[in-house]
Amino acid sequence: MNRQLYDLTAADGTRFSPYCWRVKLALAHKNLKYESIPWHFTEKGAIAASGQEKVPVLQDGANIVSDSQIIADYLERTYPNEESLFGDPPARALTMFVKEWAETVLHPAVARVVVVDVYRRIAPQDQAYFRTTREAMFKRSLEEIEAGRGAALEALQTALRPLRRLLGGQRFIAGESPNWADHVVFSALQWGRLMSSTPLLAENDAILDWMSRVLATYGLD
Ligand SMILES: N[C@@H](CCC(=O)N[C@@H](CS)C(=O)NCC(=O)O)C(=O)O
Repeated sequence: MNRQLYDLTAADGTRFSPYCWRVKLALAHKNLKYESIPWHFTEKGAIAASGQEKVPVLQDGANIVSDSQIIADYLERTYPNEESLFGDPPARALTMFVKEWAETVLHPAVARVVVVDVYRRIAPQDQAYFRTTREAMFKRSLEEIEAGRGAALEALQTALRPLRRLLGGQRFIAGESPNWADHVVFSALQWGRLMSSTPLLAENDAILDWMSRVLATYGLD
């Protein structure tokens, strides 16, 4: 297969990156098969050809594309005969609001809950790098972040209120079927769900049902 996705991995093989999940859902949406290449935080050399140091990196034939949004735009442009990731231009514009909300509100809220869980589950060779970069990002030690985990879990519930209310009345963020808006929000919560040492959502939460519907749409589990 001539399509590879460099995909962040934990020590046990769990692929947990929210940005990589977005691209996996977008590839499924476009009916495109790919090979998932496990990648560790410190394996910068493996993705050097992309000209930057983060995943996802998609190698599609001769094309090397990085950054989840740029990859989504690339897939939309390159595979126009498959189902659209965004819908018409006004729908795409609204989707960009969802992406900004996800990155400025939801990602930080999930990160505050799971960052220490992630630290414990990544490969030993990644841990020192992860600690240094994340402590600089949060301006606090991992131990201080962990002390605030209970409050962070509560704050996450508050951040999720608009999503929970929306999903009480419609099947997907994009309406009757999922698109990039669903992919972006799902992926943030999938990262949390896969890495959190405690459940993020109650068993009867409408958000969990929606996550199952997203996966089922693409035959994933
Ligand atoms: N804006 C980028 C963000 C990608 C990103 O932050 N990826 C993280 C994994 S979730 C990463 O590769 N981090 C490497 C590092 O921190 O060194 C996108 O949308 O793809």
